[in-house]
Amino acid sequence: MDSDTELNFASRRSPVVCLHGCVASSQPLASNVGLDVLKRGGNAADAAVAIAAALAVTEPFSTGPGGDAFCLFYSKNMGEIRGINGSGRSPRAQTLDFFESRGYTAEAPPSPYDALNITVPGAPACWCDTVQLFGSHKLSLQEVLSGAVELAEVGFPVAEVAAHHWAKWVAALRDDGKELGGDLLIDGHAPKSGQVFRNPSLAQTLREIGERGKPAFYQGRVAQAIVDVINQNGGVMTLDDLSSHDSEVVTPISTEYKGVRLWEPPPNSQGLAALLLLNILENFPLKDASHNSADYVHIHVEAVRLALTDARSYLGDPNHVTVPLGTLLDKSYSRQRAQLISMERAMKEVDPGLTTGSDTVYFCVIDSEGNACSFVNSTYLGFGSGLVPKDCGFSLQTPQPRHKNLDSSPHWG
Ligand SMILES: *[C@@H]1O[C@H](CO)[C@@H](O)[C@H](O)[C@H]1NC(C)=O
Ligand SMILES: *[C@@H]1O[C@H](CO)[C@@H](O)[C@H](O)[C@H]1NC(C)=O
Ligand SMILES: CC(=O)N[C@H]1CO[C@H](CO)[C@@H](O)[C@@H]1O
Repeated sequence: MDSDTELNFASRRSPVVCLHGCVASSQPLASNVGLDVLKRGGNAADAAVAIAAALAVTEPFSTGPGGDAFCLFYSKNMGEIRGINGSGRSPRAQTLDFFESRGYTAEAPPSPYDALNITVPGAPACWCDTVQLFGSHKLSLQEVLSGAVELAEVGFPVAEVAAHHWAKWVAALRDDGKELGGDLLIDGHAPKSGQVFRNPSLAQTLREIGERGKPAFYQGRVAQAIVDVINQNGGVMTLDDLSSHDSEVVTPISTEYKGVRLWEPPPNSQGLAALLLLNILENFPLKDASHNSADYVHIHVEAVRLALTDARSYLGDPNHVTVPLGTLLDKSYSRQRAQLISMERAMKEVDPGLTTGSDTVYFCVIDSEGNACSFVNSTYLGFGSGLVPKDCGFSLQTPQPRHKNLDSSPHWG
């Protein structure tokens, strides 16, 4: 075939390339909400928050105000990238003594769905701070969230992939004592593809956040509903845990991959995993292995196993553990790790490299001024804990566990 007419592209959908701003998310209705914000004069940060809220409506099993968020923002004007750490802590009362008094040990911790595994949701504060710190200030928070409010109020046809995940995680909403889980179902069932789902409680929660900002979530009726549902299910979160939460501005970490610099939020985010992965991949002539060939897939699978094993072994809260970032991101370290990959066979087991000791949603926006906003927001396991605070319209997250080996991974979210 004449190489000029051959379609040398593996997907059936062409990438969207545009001149005056661009939005990429997992859900067209949510992307549309982001585009609207750009058209109304908002910048990339404003649009990202609009999308985060819209995805909370259309994909509540992956993300929502009950989860955490991390944001990176590139300001064209200042030429720099700053981040917001929108993750929350576990309740203050959950000390080691407390866990022991309940009969838990490091070997036998609470189950992923236990109310004790719910941390303070950081996403709503991250949304407010993203608009405040990085936004255009041409739109109010209320205007930024209005598209999501409308989707929740009027309803939307559930997309095929969303319907699949909704049904897959539906048990989390139906367990004993989770009678409020029905707020995220239709007559006790996950909505089917194409079925219109309304979430008036979430519309109300988002409206209140738009009007009053952080206090609408971290104080008052929403905070009370969160504390109530957690405590009714054996948890110990207090109003004080919620009202004392705030996000933090963070300096991103980065690595260079074949001349391109990739930025990620620092630990406790999992962004490090992507940097470790690229550092390992850099050691292989990927261009010589044709796309999706056995060698190509093998190298990627093995590199991901190595990167995630290190991420899971060393990532933690920098306030409590030392993450050996310098060593891990050193190119000579990844060269060593890359040598563990054999082209003959898959690794039997993957050990961490140092001796020291459904899915998440991701989306990004670039606006016409050249600002860019990158956003991760998730409830970790599908629907997180499955606990739904009364009249709030969202479920509460579980935090990311630190697993020793990859096989026990429930679901990256
Ligand atoms: C991010 O926030 C969490 C929870 O508030 C905190 O424990 C952690 O230390 C913060 N990390 C950074 C790098 O600021
Ligand atoms: C649940 O919480 C315990 C104690 O904080 C922790 O050890 C365990 O890894 C958590 N499990 C999950 C799945 O997050
Ligand atoms: C992630 C999240 O689950 N709440 C999450 C928001 O996204 C980050 C990155 O995946 C997670 O680390 C947080 O746990």
